[in-house]
Amino acid sequence: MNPKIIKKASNTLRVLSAAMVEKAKSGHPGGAMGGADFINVLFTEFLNFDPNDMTWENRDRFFLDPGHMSPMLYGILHLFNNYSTEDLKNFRQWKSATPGHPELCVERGVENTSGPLGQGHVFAVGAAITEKFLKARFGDWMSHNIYAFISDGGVQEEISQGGGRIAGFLGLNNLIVFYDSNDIQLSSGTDAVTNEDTARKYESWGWKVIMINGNDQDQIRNALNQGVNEKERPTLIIGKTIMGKGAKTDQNEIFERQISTHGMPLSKAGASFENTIKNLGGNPDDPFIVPDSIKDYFKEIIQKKITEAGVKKKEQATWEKSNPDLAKKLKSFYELNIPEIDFEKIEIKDGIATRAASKAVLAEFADKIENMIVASADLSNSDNTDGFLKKTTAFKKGDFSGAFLQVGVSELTMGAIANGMALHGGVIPVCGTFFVFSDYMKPAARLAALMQLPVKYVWTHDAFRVGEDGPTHQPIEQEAQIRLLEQLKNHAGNPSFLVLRPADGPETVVCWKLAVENQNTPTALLLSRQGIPNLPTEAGISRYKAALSASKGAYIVQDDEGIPDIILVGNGSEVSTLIAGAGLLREKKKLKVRVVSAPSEGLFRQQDKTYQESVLPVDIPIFGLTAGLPVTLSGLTGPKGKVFGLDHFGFSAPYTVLDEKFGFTGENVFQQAEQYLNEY
Ligand SMILES: Cc1ncc(C[n+]2csc(CCOP(=O)(O)OP(=O)(O)O)c2C)c(N)n1
Repeated sequence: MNPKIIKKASNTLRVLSAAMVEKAKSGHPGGAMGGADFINVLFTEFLNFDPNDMTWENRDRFFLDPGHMSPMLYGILHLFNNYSTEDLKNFRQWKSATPGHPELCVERGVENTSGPLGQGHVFAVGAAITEKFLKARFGDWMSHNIYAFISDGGVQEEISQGGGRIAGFLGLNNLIVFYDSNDIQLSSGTDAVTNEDTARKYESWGWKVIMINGNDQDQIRNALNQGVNEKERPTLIIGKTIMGKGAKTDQNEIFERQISTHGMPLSKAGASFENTIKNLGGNPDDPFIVPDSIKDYFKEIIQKKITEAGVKKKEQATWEKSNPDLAKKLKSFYELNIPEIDFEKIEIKDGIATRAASKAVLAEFADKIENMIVASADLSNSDNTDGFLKKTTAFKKGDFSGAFLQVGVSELTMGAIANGMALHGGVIPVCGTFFVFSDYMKPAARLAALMQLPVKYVWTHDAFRVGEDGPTHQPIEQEAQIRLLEQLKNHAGNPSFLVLRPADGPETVVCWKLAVENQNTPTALLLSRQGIPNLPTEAGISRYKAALSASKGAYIVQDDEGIPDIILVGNGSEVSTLIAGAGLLREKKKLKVRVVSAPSEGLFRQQDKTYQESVLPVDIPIFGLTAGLPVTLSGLTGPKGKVFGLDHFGFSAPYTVLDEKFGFTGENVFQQAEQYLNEY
């Protein structure tokens, strides 16, 4: 080990970071320049990965939390040949490989999308749980560590409370987090907003905390060694670092620890770019040039990593030979294969709540899907994820043989942990809470959508029919909000989210089938608290078979012969209310009525035009009923349609009273539809 070359490598990272931001004329050089020493020592001396095979499943994982420090990450990955000089020069440009904040790209070494501070390091908690879960099933040979990098912003974000508590509680000794503590944030010093004793906070959660000079390679190495050898606790390394380390002014004076270098090119921040580059040993005329000595150093490191990964891969091959069945299972875990499940055989009593139907499905999954991990934010007996829990055990420190995570009351943490599980790979994360609290999870759900992670959300108590708990617990606008993600395309060009609100027990089973089959985006199930009668079917067809058409997003549940006079559309329990209204329209008005269940408009819009037109023709009056905001259904009813929904918060009362007061009855459907037809 040559301390001089290691120092030079850190300075090269600083030069590259400053140069990328300078060329892009935007970005964040200061933090990256401060964190460079840690990143350098971590990637060269500790992080186990195969530079020739970045997606190797047993690699250590590195999760960056402050995405604004991306130049530091691109810089180190450039030295490992994962990004070209051109890539660095195109930092923040259209369709470049180096977006302003890193976007998931495991092939190049970016393990997570980061930017919204706080989430990145909690992804690491999810990944660390997953490593323990897999090791409990396949053995210690697959051990690997999960590293994360956080900054003042990530520590201040509330989500760090949940991640820190859970990691300490579960004794995640495979988790090593570096806190880049440079005392400076975007608009002020940290002393303007906090006087907490962060070390004691983490210690109280059960972490091992090590305080170091975060720009001193020996101290970094020593702390990382302690973290790797820790047997009981997660490790937090608090590294005091220097913002903008190495920056100089026109007069060649030191320009470090300046708030201005947080978020703008050095030349705009008051430093001299040229003098800084010179000071750090770079070439101001072409700062993207990497010195030959550093290139040679990295050649050696790359070779070493390939050799070390090769040894581990050999160990794996030996294990696979002596454990062929387990090896097959492990492969299938990573492929996220779903075993054969006879969904139709799952016993669903007539008239149960859709959350109860989900409970029965989850009980089946507990028996069949061995790599499913279900979590709940202290609501398992209400969101009915306890159907799964009853057949397994919750994770405990030292015992990851079960498959349930009791997250406690921390929904955003749960969402980020689920993302981390999916990012790690090998498991299928599911998380449950009340639908109204999806608001607390939205930032994590959004990143799941952006990263195309197949996380499943069980969001129960899906409407004002929560009843007596009142408006704080009654979702109204939430369905419209989450369905916006069905309209938003991911970078693969597909709807970024699948939202399913099933209309009865059998349709819930079908929706769960769709959810586990969907590996390309997150899926949410919106489920009722109250019982719902099973929808009618044509003679001789089981309700399950009929509900299989839910895979088209919307389908005809009930239809009269000939062209309908009116189509009634809705989802969830409103469909059975529409069935009641349809009966009255036939009886009192002799109308031909069609009733459509539309569990997912997003899915429906992916069907061919002929199918869409066959279910909801444009030239027939369409009436929608929703327990949410009317806009929830307006896409389906079209410009000439009418939606009856709620445009106000709910109230505390028994839900049957609310149904009457708010007009969610067959009788009111009849009246509203009649009035609509008169005005049509
Ligand atoms: C959730 C969230 N809120 C706000 C921001 C905007 N933001 C980016 S960096 C930053 C300050 C972070 O300071 P620190 O973490 O100390 O980074 P450093 O200044 O050391 O680079 C803020 C507020 C963000 N990215 N994410």
